[in-house]
Amino acid sequence: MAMGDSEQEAIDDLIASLPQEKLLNFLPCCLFQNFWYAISMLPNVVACQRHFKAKDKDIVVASDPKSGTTWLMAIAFSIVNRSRFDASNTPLLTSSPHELVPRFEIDLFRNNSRSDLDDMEEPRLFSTHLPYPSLPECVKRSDCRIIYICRNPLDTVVSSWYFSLEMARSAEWLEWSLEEHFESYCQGKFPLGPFWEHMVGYWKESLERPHKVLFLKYEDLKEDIGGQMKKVAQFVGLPFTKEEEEGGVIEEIAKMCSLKTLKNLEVNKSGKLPSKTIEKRSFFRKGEVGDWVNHLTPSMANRLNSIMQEKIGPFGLHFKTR
Ligand code: PAP
Repeated sequence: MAMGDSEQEAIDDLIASLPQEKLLNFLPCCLFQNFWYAISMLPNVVACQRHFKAKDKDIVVASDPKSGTTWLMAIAFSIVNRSRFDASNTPLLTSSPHELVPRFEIDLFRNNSRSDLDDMEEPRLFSTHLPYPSLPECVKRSDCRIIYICRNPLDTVVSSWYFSLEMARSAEWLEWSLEEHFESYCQGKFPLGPFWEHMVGYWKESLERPHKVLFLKYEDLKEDIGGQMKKVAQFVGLPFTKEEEEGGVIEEIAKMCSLKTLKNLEVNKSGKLPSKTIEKRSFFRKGEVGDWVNHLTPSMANRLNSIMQEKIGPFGLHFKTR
C-alpha cells in the first residue's frame, strides 16, 4: 500500500523543520528525536513508528551499526528456526542474514510501501538500528523481546570507517580519512549517533526490564559463543534441550554463523542487498576484538576512552579493551 500524499507532505515538512548536516562527507543527515539519521531513511523510520504492528511473539535484534548485527541476525535466525532447518538446509546458505531478518528502518517501509507482515512465520524476527526511544511504541509496550548487541566503540569506529569506505567506493562518493571519521564519531554527529546515547538507552532498559531487553556484547560472543547462544535461546523462550546440547546443535549453529563460514559463502561474496546501495561482502571483514590498535593512535584511544568513561561508565557499562 503506498503512503498517501498528505502523509508524504507531513514527512517532507518534518524533514524541512529538522537540523540538517552532511555527515561522513557524503551523507545528508538530520537530527530527529536526538539522533542523527540519513535523510533518505527518515520516511521509513516515521512510517515504521506510525504503522508497524508488533505481535507479542516478535523478536527484534537491535544494535548500533557495526556492533555485530549481522552475526546476531544469523544466530537469532538459526536459534528461532532450528526445528525447521539445520546446517544442511538453512536459508543462510542461500541468503544473506540481512535478507532473512528484515530491518525496520530499511526494508519494511521502503519506497513508501507498507509491507504486509501478517503472513510472516512466527515468531517474526526483525532487526533495527533505531535507538530505544525511537522504537515504535507498540514494540516497547507489547511483550515482544529485544536483543541488543553492542561493541567496544574503539573497534566499532574502525569497523564503520572501513564500511564507509566501501559505501563511498560503490556510490562514487569522496572517501575521507579515519581522523575525520573518528572526530565525527566522538562528537556524536554520526549516523544513528551519538553512540553513547544509543547504548545507554538499551542498557538502562535491560536493567529495568531484563525480560524485555537482553543486552549482549560482541566481545562476549567472541569469548564464549555457546554460552551467549544459550542466553539468547532462553531469553526468546526456546531454550536448548539436553538432547540438543548433547547432540552438538549449539556448536553446529555457532559454526554456521561464524565469520569464516558466512564470509566464504557465495551468497555473501557478491551482489548487493535489495536496498541496492550496499555490497553484501562489506558486512564481513576481520571480526577481531582489539583491531583498533592497528588503526587508532594512543591519543585517539585516550580521547574515546574518556568519552566512554564520562558518558557510559557512570551507568555501569564497560568494555574489555583487548
Ligand atoms: P551492520 O550494523 O551494518 O549490520 P555489523 O554486522 O553490525 O554491521 O558489523 C560488521 C562487523 O561485524 C564487521 O567487523 P569488522 O569491521 O571489525 O571486521 C564484521 O567483520 C563483523 N562480523 C560480521 N559477521 C560476523 C560474524 N559472523 N562473526 C563475527 N563478526 C562478524
